[in-house]
Amino acid sequence: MRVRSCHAVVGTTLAVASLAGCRQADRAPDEGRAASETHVVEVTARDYSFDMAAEIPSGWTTFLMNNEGEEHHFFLLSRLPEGKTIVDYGTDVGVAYGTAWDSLRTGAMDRAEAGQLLGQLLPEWYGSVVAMGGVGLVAPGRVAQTSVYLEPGTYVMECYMKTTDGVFHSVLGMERSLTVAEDSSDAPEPVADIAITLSNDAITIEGEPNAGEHTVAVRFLEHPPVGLGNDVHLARLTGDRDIVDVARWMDWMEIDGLEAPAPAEFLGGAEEMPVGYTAYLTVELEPGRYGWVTETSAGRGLFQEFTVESSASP
Ligand SMILES: [Cu+2]
Repeated sequence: MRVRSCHAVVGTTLAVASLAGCRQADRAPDEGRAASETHVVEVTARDYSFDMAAEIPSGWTTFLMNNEGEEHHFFLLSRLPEGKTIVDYGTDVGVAYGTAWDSLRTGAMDRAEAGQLLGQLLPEWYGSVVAMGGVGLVAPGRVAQTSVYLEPGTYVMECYMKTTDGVFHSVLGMERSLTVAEDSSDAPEPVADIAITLSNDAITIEGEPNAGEHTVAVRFLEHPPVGLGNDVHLARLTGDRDIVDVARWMDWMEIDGLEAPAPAEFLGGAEEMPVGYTAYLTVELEPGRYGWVTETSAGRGLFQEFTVESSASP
């Protein structure tokens, strides 16, 4: 029995179980079938490739990404419309972004002009591509964990961080196809103790990010009408690094945006998903200064700093 997507808007309380109820309302009873365990899919990121299975079951999926590279990496999953393949994506979508980026990088166009060019170059079918989450930015040597609900289909998995030379990682090999099978993992929805709601003008947090392990529910309440949707990444801030600098760096259309080296140590995050969906990330917080930041967040103030106190503190 397939689970249809649930488009109900998630409430604003920490009733994380409410979305589980929402999904199960669409689901026929699984007679005689016990809830199974977390379905973990391991991903190894390197400079510049992803090592993981080519096909995985649908349903709740917990991605565990180990960054063995020397640069930060992330992955965004995009579900392709019927009949489109990774070759079409690379040819039509990848080239459009590459051309717009080159015109910006060389100074041939300003940001507004490059944005307009991108709009002209992207194929009409790009409007049917659905961002379906993924693991946010992960620092070298770190492991990050994000859970998402995946429908069957053909997906593109990509990282569009840039090298020190301003080249997208996707162009260098971090763009691959992923098949999500009809068969479901039947894994349960994770349970969270912190909730983040992403809207177009705020990151709203409920729950206490004290030292220790937390599972954070990330709810997608709305997205800007044009351009990239909302997502969230966890950055550990060192020295006197200002979160405003990190937020500005998150914008790929900035010349040094998303370019190595990263201005903070990122610990994962939740990539964009459709409105009404919830992703979960599990993080281990040590005492220190952190920030939640969204891509293209600087102009909208979508970043939030917080401090994790030592548990020995009064
Ligand atoms: Cu990368």
